[in-house]
Amino acid sequence: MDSASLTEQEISAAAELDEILNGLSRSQKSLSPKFFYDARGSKLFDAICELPEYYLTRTELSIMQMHIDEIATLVGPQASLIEFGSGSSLKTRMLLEKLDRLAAYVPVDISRDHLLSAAESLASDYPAVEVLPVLADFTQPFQLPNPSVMPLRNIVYFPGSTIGNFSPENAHSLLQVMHIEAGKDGALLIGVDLQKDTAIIERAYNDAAGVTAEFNLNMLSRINQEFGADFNLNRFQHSAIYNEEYGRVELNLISQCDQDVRIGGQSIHFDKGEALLTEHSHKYTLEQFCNMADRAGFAVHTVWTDSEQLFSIQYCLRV
Ligand code: AVJ
Repeated sequence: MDSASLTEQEISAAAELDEILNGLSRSQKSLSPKFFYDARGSKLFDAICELPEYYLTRTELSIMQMHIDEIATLVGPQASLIEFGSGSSLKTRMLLEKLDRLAAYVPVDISRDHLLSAAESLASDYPAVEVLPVLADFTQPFQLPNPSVMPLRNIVYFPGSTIGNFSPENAHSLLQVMHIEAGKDGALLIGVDLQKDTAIIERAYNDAAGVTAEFNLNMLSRINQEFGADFNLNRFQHSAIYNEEYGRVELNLISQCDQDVRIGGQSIHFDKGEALLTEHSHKYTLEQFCNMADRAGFAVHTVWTDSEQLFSIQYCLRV
């Protein structure tokens, strides 16, 4: 088949298969956490957010509820809210409701379907806000749209401790992109999960109902469906361990036996006990995050946390 006859979708599917094969060919096998989020994976993640052990979502929302008026005061009137990723989440809705005369809401996402459905639902629920979705990979600088009302400043919004999925090095680069997009007088509002007792963290990623295990294993069934692999889900086991030295949760799927998996015309061998890395979820101390923000040109202005210091929302000024 010549490349002229391939659709854009087929090209990106081929690039993703390449990425998957690459990850499976290394001595430390790994798959990107972005492969978690097919339709079923997104549903399972929503279910994770409701789990009693998963403190992140609930705690972030309660911090927002406590301090939304102060956040609105800091942001001021007529800002443009630029969300890295597109959420139709309660937190985003709270901002759309409470921020003073928003010039625009700009969700930025690489998944067209996800982006457009979130943008449509928010545009219809908040008719006073101009919603301007941007289809882009937000790890690279992108062009901002021009709202019909001139924004007084840009507020980059990155909730959910999604920053935790990036290695410290990549998190730093992402903050640099945010610095560019925030522009003059801009600011960053970001949710950051905090380092804490190992037992609390490990419970959040090893829930009693087994939803996180299902979420983790779902990556294999997605790759079976979309990329024609033949992973046997019964032969892999969920593992989530907090690595205190690196301050990160390591999600793996552990091969339960010696086995070979076929994908993209290749055969991938797994030893019994071998780990397939699916996600890192980094946790920061307030000091570590402050230093990282500082190196990317942001000064942490206000930090809000819960009474147990589980989670933080940080308001950072572009310097
Ligand atoms: C969406 C990256 C914030 O790291 O806690 C939840 C993803 N993985 N349970 C996290 C996740 C397993 C989540 N983030």
